[in-house]
Formats: sequence, C-alpha cells, structure tokens
Amino acid sequence: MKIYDDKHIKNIVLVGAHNSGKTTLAETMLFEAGLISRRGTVEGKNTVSDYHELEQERGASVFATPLHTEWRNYKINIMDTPGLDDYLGEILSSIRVADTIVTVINARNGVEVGTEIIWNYIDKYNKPTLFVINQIDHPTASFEDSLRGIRNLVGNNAAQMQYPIKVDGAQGIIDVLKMKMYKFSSEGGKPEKFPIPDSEMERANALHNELVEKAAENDEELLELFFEKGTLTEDEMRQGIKAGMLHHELFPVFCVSALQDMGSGRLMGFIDNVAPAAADLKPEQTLEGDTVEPTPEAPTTLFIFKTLQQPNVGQVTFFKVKSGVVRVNDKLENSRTGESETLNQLFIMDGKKRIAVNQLVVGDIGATLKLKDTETNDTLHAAPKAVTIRPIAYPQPRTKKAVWAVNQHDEEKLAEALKKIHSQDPTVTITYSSELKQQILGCQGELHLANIQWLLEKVYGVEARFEAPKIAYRETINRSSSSSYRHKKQSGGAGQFAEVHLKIEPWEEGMPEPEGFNIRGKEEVELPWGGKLVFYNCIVGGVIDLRYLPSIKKGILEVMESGPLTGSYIRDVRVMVYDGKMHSVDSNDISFKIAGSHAFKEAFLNAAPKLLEPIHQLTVKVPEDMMGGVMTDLQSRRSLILGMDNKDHFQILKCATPEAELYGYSTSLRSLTQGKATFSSAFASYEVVPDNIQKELVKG
Ligand SMILES: Nc1nc2c(ncn2[C@@H]2O[C@H](COP(=O)(O)OP(=O)(O)O)[C@@H](O)[C@H]2O)c(=O)[nH]1
Ligand SMILES: [Mg+2]
Repeated sequence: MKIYDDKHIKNIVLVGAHNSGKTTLAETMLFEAGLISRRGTVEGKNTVSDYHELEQERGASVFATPLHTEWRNYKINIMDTPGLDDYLGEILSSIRVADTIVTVINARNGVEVGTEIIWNYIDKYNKPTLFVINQIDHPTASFEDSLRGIRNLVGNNAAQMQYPIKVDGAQGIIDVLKMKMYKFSSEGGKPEKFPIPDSEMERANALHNELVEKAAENDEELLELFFEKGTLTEDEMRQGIKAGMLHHELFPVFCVSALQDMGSGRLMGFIDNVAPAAADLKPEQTLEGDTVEPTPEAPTTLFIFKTLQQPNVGQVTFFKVKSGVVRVNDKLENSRTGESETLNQLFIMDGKKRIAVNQLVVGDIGATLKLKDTETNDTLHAAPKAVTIRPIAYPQPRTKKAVWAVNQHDEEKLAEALKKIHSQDPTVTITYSSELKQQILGCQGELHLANIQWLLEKVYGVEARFEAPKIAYRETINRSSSSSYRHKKQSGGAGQFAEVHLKIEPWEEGMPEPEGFNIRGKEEVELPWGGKLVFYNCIVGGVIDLRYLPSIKKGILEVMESGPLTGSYIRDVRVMVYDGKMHSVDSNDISFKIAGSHAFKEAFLNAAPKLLEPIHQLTVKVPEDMMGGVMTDLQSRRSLILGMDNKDHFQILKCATPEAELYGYSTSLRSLTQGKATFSSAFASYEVVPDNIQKELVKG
C-alpha cells in the first residue's frame, strides 16, 4: 500500500436519511476506484459496508463503517453511516473525524426529517459539506424538489454544480463547472462526454455564471480577478469553491444515481480536486489548552472515535491521526488513564477486511487491535505532556428501560456485556438506581434497543429482559399534624425508654419560622433525592437531653427514605420536636430513634399525605397537517400544553407531561406521523399526582 501524505488524504462521511442510498453510493465509489470488481447491493446483502450480521438481518446500516479508496494520487477514506436517528452516536463519531461531509438526499423524497436532524448537527460543527441528490434514475425522482429542500437548509449558499436531463431516452447530467454533458449507458461503463447542446445552453450558462460569482465571493483575489475578466478559469473556480466550503459558506450540490453508477466518478473527481484535505484543516485545541499541529513533524496524537467488538477478533479500536506519524510498535500514552499502550498492529479497515500497514500519517484514519484499556473519546499521545482531544458530545438517552438477566446467575455476565456495549457505543448508558432498585439502560429509541438486545444474545450470549422503569414518585404532606410516641421495653436487665412529641408541616423555600414554639436550634437537611427536611429543636426545660436529638432525626430520615404511601422518598417537610420524656437509666440512642420514627410516621399519615410525580418538558416538532392527532395523543397522556410556535411547515409544541405517561412515546409519535415528527424531553419538576391516580397507586 502506497503511503499518502497529509495533502493527499481526504476523509469524507456519507450522511443522510435512511434509504437515501449512502451504502449503495459507498459501494459504487469503491467500484469506481477499482477497489472491488463487482458491486454488491443492499438487497443482495453483499455490500462491503453493511457486512455485519445485524445489518444484513435489518437490511440497513446499523454501524458506521470506515472504508477507503485510492483515486488518482489521493486516498479517500469513506465513512458510511446509518440514517436513522436511533443511531445518532455512530453518525456523530463519523462526522467528528471527517474533513468533508457528504449529505445524501433521496430524490424520491427530497429533504426528509432524518436529513434535517442530521443537518442540525452538521451546522453546529461548521465542517465543509456538499450535497448529493441521489436516485435521479428513479421514475418518481424530483431533482428540483430536492434542490428546493436543500435551499431551505442552506439558503443562497447552495451552489448547483449539475442538473440531470434525459438525452435520447438515456440519463444525462449537465455539469456547469466543467460545462460538459455526460451521457450514461444503461449497460454501465464510463459515460460519454459531449459539449452542452444548444437547447440547454441558456440554462447551463446562467448556472455557470452563478457558480462563478459564488466561487469569487469567498476570496479577495478571485473577486478582483472576476471584476477584471468578468469570469474565472476552472482552476480559479475550484480554489474559490474550496475556500467557500472551508468557511461553511458554500455547499456544492451534485446529482447521481448510486445504483446505476451515474455521476459517481465525477463526484469523486471533485472530492479529489476540490474538497479540503487533512492539511487544510485548522490546528485543534486540546482540553489542556494547547494546540495540536496537524503536521507530520509534530509528536504523534491519535483520537479514538470508535471501538467495535468483533467475534474472534476482540476489540477493534478506530482512530484518526491528529498529528505526527504512527508506526507499528509505537508506544503511546492514554491521557485518561496515564497508562502506556503498544500498537502492535496497524490496519486500514474496509468493512470486515483488514489491511495491515506499517504506518499512518496525520489526517489518516486507521485501526488497531488488543489495546489494554482504551475507549471511544480517548486520546493516545507521544508528547511528554498530556494531550486530550476534545471529546465527541453524544446525545442524552431518549428511552430508558429497566434491565435484568433472564437467568439470575447471568447477572454478572449481563453487567460485563452492557459495559462493553457502552464502551463501543456511548449513547448506551447503564446506571443503577438505588431508589428504584433497578438497573436502568438508556438508549436512543426502540430500534436501538432491539439492536442492543440482539448484541446481548448473539455476541455476548446472555438473554436480557427489558421493562418500563419504575417511576420515582415522591411523598409529601398537605397540612400540619402533631403526634407523640412512647417507646418502652422492659426485658430482664436494662430496658429501653424514649418519648417524643413532634409537629410536622409542609415546607417551602422562604416560609416564615413556625409559630408558638421556643426554637432552640434549626437544621436544614438537603435530601439527596431533592427537597428538604427542616428539623427544629423546640425542647423546653431539658425534658429530652440534647444528645438524643440526632437519633430522633435519624429515625425520621429512615422513614423519609421509604414513605408510608408507596415506599418512595419523602421531601419538603419541617419537624418541630417540642416535648418528650427520658429515663436516667433506660434511655439510649436506639430508643429515641425508634420513638422519633414512629411519631413521624403517625403524624405524616395524618397530614393529608400526597404523591408527587416527575414531570418532563417535551418539545415536539410536527408537520402542521399532523398536529391534530399528536395533540389528542398528548392530551390523553395528561399533558399540559405550554405553547406553540410556527416554523416553516412545522409546529413546535411545548408541553409538560408526567413521566408515567411517556412510556413508548417515541414509538407512538413515529406511527402517528410516519416518522415525520421529532421530540426531545427533559425532566422539569415534581407535581402532585391527581387524586384518582394516587388512589390506584397507593392501593397497589
Ligand atoms: N433507483 C435507485 N435506487 C437506489 C439508488 N441508490 C440506492 N437505491 C436503493 O435504495 C435502497 C436503500 O439504499 P441504501 O444504500 O441501503 O441506503 P442507505 O440507508 O442510505 O444506506 C436500496 O434498495 C437501494 O437499492 C439509486 O441511485 N437509484
Ligand atoms: Mg446504509
């Protein structure tokens, strides 16, 4: 394998909605570059990219797959990503290491919700981006609709490079940068090149001039040249387009048929000649505040953007070389662990195929095996001082499930497997809730969950059961109440004696001090589960010794950890201990703890106790004409509508919905809107559970 320098390495990522044709385009690019002699198809389950058994079972990409091509002195690394937003983690990892983002649009559907979701991320990253309108061969394709959709995203910054036409019944493409017409044969093979026919000259010229102006806008020198000559050469245009892409102010638009291999060679030529290379990118700031210079001379820095567990192979660690050169047997330090890792083998990966190499230079993407303790988002470095590349920010989980091993003796195996799945895919989170006494798995949606289950069974050999997690209710009181309790036990030798009188009241921030008491002391306890216990010492005349007060408080806190209604945490109560009795011999800490807890429990049950439930704020983006169904569904989920906003053809709806009603919402919203709506949710507050529901819950 030839060694490429940083000026001749380009990393692209194919992103776009599910089924837009990314995997097919990747296959065609490999074929065009001569890396494969036959093109596989997604239906035939024989593409290089969708090689994983899980992907073949699903008939679609699930993982991001790094591929590479060599094309006219350039090495182009291609990351093929899945299109569904359940797999956002895979998409974000790939975008992070790409120099150019290729957004694939399905000309049959135009810009889809999936495209928009990904676009929102691309826009944040500010990376050079081009659009490819695919499937132009399809009878229902509309290039114009797709172009309009792209303009909705990037406005006037879309730079049309091509448009499709029919030439004597065959597919053609007019290229307005090169000012040529390509005609494709249905048998495949290289296209024939023609001058632009007279009938298309006016349109092609207008678009060419538009492109010249757009190219000139991004470079002072070019702008002057343009004013002088009234036009630019092809090379000058390339220079201007590249500058515009680097500023994120120009977005070239191409058209292709990936399936029939039309236009893909031209697209690759453009990527070779114009798309920015690794050497064009800016130096990166590290978390330590230093700069990583993207040059071959700098000390080696590798950023781990992905790891994958492969049967019979173990963990494959994918990295991008951020500076320097990495060679076989290099020892590098992991800045998170401080431990040294030896890179015994270096590879270029093409789907499941590994090609061993001796070295990789800055800008390139590669993989290694058998690292000791290196995870996604880690940095490996040769520099004496720690270097940590800014980590990829993964989205928060959108779905949560309680998870158990079906066979109890598999619990440990399950925990190990989930840990490995998380280290491969950080959008899968695992936490143990000591409150709910459940292991909680967080992920991006139902499909994501189905894949996690598949991996657990097929790769890790452990069967897991998933259920809706319990709801973390809280208990509190509505009014004040007093009670007293005497604990007395006489058994043989020393007895137990304690008597406690107390009053409890609902507590809220800023309320005045309780009246009618002689307040001697006050302690505000911040409860670990939210809210407060405010504990007052109002003992008069030393009827209870001061040293017993902590025991009384302990007894109360014990009840607060498992409330009398449903066993949930109690919050926002104040307690005034104002009277009691002790015994010079029989009183002790234990006795006061017991008396305190009983007195509190009794007072609590008489203080109109109520349940609180977690409420989430939801933001739902719905196409206008689907608003009715979505609203009805939300109302049946006890939602309080907080507001609505118009944006393009969408309504942005904000509402407050109880967590208990959110179970399965993503599936329900998808089926109500054919996947055209999106939503996000975040915990907002605890609110009182309606009486009828509280009755049900307390009964259970
Ligand atoms: N007619 C036509 N179909 C295509 C084209 N590209 C992809 N497809 C089909 O669209 C479906 C989805 O393709 P795939 O590459 O898996 O899309 P991905 O989800 O973006 O990776 C498959 O059935 C492909 O055969 C194209 O250019 N023309
Ligand atoms: Mg795919």
